[in-house]
Amino acid sequence: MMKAKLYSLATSHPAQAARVMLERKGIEHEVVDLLPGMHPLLLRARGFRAGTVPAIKLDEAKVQGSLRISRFLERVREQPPLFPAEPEARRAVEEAEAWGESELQPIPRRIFRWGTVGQPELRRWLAELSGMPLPGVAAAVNAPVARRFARVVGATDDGVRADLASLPAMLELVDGRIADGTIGGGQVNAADCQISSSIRVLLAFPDLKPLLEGRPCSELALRLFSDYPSPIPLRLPSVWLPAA
Ligand SMILES: N[C@@H](CCC(=O)N[C@@H](CS)C(=O)NCC(=O)O)C(=O)O
Repeated sequence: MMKAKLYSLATSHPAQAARVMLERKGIEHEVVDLLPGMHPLLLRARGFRAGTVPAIKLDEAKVQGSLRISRFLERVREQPPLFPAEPEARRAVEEAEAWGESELQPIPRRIFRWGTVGQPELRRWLAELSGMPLPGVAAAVNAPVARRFARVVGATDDGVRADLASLPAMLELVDGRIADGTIGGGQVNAADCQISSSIRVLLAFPDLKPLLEGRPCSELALRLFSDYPSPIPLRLPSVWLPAA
């Protein structure tokens, strides 16, 4: 097996999930952080069908999407498993993983993209983190790109307010999956990676720290994603924040 290439963005949480899955599987890999905003183009130039990270190239295979990637890695290397063998436990992990991808994963993305529209210092931070030359200039030039990326995921004031209002119940749900053993067990599974990568981004937003700190889901996320870039210098209006 050749060395895998994981195409990523410095801040992409599903790409972080894919990285931890590769590490768990012991598959040798190189992480290639693409320039945010340019990444859909750069991926297509490399022969990928879609414009999203995570994108993995391994031997002749090109796979995109964190759900497809977990199944692909399970196929190419069985051990250690990302899904339990016992059917009921496997179903629980698959359900939690799917929920994490469709419900939880969009929330930090919408918050982040909302922030990049109105907060130039966040765009500058992202430009610096991504190694862009002249980050101050990049931050100014990228304003229209930020607006476009925000629009496609519904990162509006109303969207983010609704996301924040839904967070306490979402966190309860995640802590419930830890309590019933679906995630957070001894064997890191696909749902651990999917869900915890989103929690890790939420933890990096300073204004959300009081809501998250000390919860089992936060401890798990910090354990699995210890080196996520943080804090993310994004500010949220205090009236939008749910009570801790
Ligand atoms: N649900 C997909 C989403 C992937 C995704 O949207 N990734 C973002 C970065 S976190 C991206 O590359 N977006 C590019 C775009 O929206 O054009 C997955 O889990 O892989």
